[in-house]
Amino acid sequence: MPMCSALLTCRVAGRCSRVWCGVPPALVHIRSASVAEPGTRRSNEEQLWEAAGYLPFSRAKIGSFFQETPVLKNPFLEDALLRGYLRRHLPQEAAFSDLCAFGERVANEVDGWGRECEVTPPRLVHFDPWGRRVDHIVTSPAWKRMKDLSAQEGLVAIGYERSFGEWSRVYQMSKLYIFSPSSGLYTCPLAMTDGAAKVIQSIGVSWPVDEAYGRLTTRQPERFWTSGQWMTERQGGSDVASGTETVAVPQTDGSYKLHGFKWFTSATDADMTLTLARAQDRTGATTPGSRGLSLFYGEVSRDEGGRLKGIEVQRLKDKLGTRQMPTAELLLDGLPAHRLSEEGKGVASIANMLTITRIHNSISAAAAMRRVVQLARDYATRRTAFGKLLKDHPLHMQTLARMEVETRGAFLLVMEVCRLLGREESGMATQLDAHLLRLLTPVAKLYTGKQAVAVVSEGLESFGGQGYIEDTGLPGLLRDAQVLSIWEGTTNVLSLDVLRSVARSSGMVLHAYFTHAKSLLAGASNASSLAPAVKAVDGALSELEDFVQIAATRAPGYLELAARDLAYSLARIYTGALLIDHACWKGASSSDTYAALRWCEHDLCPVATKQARGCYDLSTAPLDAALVYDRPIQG
Ligand code: MFK
Repeated sequence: MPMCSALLTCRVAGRCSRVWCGVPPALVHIRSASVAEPGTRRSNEEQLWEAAGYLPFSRAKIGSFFQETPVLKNPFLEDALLRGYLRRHLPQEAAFSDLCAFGERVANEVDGWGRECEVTPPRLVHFDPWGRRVDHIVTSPAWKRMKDLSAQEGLVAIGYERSFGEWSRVYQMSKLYIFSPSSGLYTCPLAMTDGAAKVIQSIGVSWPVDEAYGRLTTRQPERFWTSGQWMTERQGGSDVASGTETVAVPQTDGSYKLHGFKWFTSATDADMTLTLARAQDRTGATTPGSRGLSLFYGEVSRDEGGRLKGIEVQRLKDKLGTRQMPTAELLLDGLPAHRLSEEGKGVASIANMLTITRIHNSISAAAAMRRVVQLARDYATRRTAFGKLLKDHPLHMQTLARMEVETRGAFLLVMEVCRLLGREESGMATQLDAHLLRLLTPVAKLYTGKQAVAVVSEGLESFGGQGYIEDTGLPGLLRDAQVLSIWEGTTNVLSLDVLRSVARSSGMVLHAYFTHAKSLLAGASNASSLAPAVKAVDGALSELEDFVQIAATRAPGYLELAARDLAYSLARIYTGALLIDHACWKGASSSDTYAALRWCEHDLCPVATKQARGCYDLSTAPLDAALVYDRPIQG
C-alpha cells in the first residue's frame, strides 16, 4: 500500500502532489482490492497502465488534468493601444515609468485585494454590545488598503496637481483605467471624491470647504478623505428636481441642518458629502422643482458617544453587483451642513460633479472591457479544445477581435473626453472644445456603459462554463458592469441630456461635433488603407446632418423618440473618426488600421436608418405602448 501511494505521488509532478497525497488510505485500499478481485478480467490496456505504474483514476478522486487559470499580467504593458495613445500624446518618461510600476503593482498585489473586497463585503453594525446606536459600516482591510493606495498613487490628486498640463487628466484616467477592474470598486468613491473636488474648485476653495478640498486632493493617506454624492431619494434618482424631499433648515449661525431620506448613497463610509436639499424660508416653506434645490456640503462625523451626527444608516443595499462597496439608505436627521450654491442653483452647481463622475464611469466601462479581453486572450493561449489551443481556432479569434474593436473604440472615445477636460482645466480649451466636452460626456457615458455589459458578457462566454463560476472572479466583472449604465444617469436620461445640451447651446454643440469629426477625417485623406473607413464615416456624418435638418422641423416628441438612436449615432461616428485618426499617426500599427476598418462595419448612423423606416413618427408611440401592454384575446 505505501508503495502504491508512492507511485502515484511520483506520477504527478510538483504542485499536484498535494492533491494526490490527500486520497484517504481506505479508498485506495478499496480500489486495490477490486482490481485484484478473482474472476475479474483486465483489459490489455489496463495491464499496460499498471505495468507502467499508473492506472488513470484508479487511486484518485479527481483525475490528473487541471485547466490552467488565466493570468493577469501587467495591464499597462499588455495594452498596446493605451501605450500607443500615450506615446503619441504624452511621451513623458515619468508618466510611463509610473504607469508601468503601477501596472506591476496592480497585477501582483492590488488585484488580490480587489478579490478580498469582493469576498468580504461590508456589513452594518447598528448597535454596540450595550445597545447604543452606532451605525458602523464595517469594511474589509483590503477596502481600507485601497483608500491608502489611492492617496499614495495620486488617483485623485493627479487631476489637481496638473504636472502634465493639459494631459494631466489623460494621465490620471490612464491610471484609473489600469486600476479599475482590480480596485474592488474603490473607483466609485474616487469618482465622487474627484467630482466633489471639482465642484469645490469651481465655486472657490475657501471656508467652509478649503480643508475638505485639501483632503480630497492630497497624496497623504492619513489626511485623505473621500466624498459621497447623495442625490437619490425614495422617489427616484433620475428626476431629481421633483424627487428631492430633503429640507435644509437654516440655523442662526448661517449653517443648516438637513432632514430627509437618501435612498441610494454609494460608498457610504465617506468622510463628507455633497448633496441637494430645499432650503426652508423663515416660514418653513420650500420651493418645488429644480428652482428650489440648493447644493450643500456636510461632514460625516461622530459625537463623543460614537454616534453619527445627524445621520442614521437604515440599512445596506443588497445589490446585484458592486457588493464590495457599501451602499446605504440614510436618514438625515439634522445633519449639520453648509450651503455652497446660490439658492435654487443646486442642479447646475452639482453638474460639475456629474461631468466628472460620468467620465469616471466611462473609464470604468472601457477598463472592464479591456480586462476581460486581456484575460480571455491569455486563456486562449492555455486552453485546448478539439485538438488545438483556442487561439488557433479562427472563429474564437474572430470573437475576441470583435471584443477588441469595441474596447478600442470605447477607450479612444473616453480618452477624447479626458483630453477635452484637461484642456478646459488648463485654460487651453477653445469654444469648440468646451462644446465638445459638454456633448461627448453623456454620449461616452451612455454608450460605453452599454458596450461594457455586452463585451464583458461575451468575454465570460469565452471561458466556457468557468466564466459562470463564482470563485473564478469572472462573474463579478459582469455584475459590476451592469451598474455602469444605471449610475450617474440611465441610458435614456443621458440621451435626453444630449438633447438638453443641443437645446441649451442652440445647436452649437452639434456644430462643434461636425466640425471636429470632419477635421479628423481630413487628416486621413491620403491614407488609402483607411479609405473604406473614411468613406463610411463621411457618409454617416452626412446622414446625421440630414437627420438633424429634418428633426429640427418636427414636433419635440419626434426628437425625444429619436434621442437614444441619436446618441448612439453620435458615439459610433465620432469613435470611427477617432479610430481613423489614431490609425494615421506615424507610430500606428497595422492593427490600428484594421480596428478602424472593422469599427466602420457598424451601422454608424442608426438614427438615419431608423428614421427612414418611420421609427420616430408620432404614430409609433401608441403602437409601442399597445405592443408592450398586449393582452391575450379573451375567450
Ligand atoms: C466607477 C465610477 C462610477 C461613479 C459612480 C458614483 C456612484 C453613483 C452615485 C450616483 O449614481 S448619484 C446619482 C446620479 N444622479 C444622476 O446622475 C441624475 C440623473 N438625472 C439627470 O441627470 C437629470 O437630467 C437632471 C437631474 C440633471 C435633471 O434636472 P433638472 O433640474 O430637471 O434639469 P434642468 O432644469 O434641465 O437643468 C438645471 C440646470 O442644470 C441647468 O442650468 P441653469 O440653471 O444654469 O440653466 C442645466 O443647464 C444644468 N445641467 C443639467 N444637466 C447638466 C447641466 N449642466 C451641465 N451638464 C449637465 N449634464
